[in-house]
Amino acid sequence: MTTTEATAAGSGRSATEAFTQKARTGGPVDHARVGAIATDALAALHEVVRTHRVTYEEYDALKAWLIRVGEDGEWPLFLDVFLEHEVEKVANADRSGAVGTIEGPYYKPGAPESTSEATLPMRDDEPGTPFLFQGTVTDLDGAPLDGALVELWHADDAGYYSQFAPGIPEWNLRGQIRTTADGRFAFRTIQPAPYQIPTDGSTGAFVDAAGWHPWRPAHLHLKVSAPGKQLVTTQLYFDGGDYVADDVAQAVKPELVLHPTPAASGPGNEVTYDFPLDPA
Ligand code: MBD
Ligand code: FE
Repeated sequence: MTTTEATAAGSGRSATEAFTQKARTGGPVDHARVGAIATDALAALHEVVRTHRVTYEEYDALKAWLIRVGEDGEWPLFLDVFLEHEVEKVANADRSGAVGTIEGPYYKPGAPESTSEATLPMRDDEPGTPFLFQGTVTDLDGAPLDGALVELWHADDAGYYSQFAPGIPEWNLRGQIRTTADGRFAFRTIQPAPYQIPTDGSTGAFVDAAGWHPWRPAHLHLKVSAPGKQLVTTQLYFDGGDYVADDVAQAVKPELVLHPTPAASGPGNEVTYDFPLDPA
């Protein structure tokens, strides 16, 4: 396998397979709603054509590119980078506890589970700065939650996700912790690197053609849930890190920026971040 396949054709296509297994679709069609959304979505595109006097050459380039995104298997990647942030804001508008953001294309359920404390699965020589990530899951009044589940997944020091880039052990840098009565969790891991959209696929071609940069800031992905509470899907970023102020996926919020400090014992950094969960 070439390096080219390892990025776009690898990660993009794997994200399509993961999506097909979890898609929240089905149920009866609400024709009035679909008609209203489709009318407005098409009207927005028609307006762009008029405003920019889009040519037949550009129209054909769009068709060719759309065909290629499907062939690459990059629709989950493209949509999660450029559209999910607005869907997420609408979905989470009424929350008052822990702040959410987009899930992205690289979640896998069923990571190895521990109670209270875990070292994420990692290779013997896993590169990266050691990182202790800990906190408490509570209700909105700050009372600790027993039996809450904290799922954590993130890229490695080169920006690759296990199960989406080849050659990485299955559950590398993915794990989940079940809290006990004190609501506490502690993960030992390494700090992830910024993530670059594969430059050799159709999403990368789109970013390049637009003259933008293809980077997301280094981030931790989390899903936190507990009986009787709303699950929150979120990400956490590192203060001062590259692209925190300029995320291509527009998924950074001020509440989600961590301020780690040097670890009190041992090498690397540590940070405490709590998750107050809204009632279900
Ligand atoms: C990622 O790692 C990610 O989190 C998102 C949202 C999109 C692409 C890659
Ligand atoms: Fe990510």
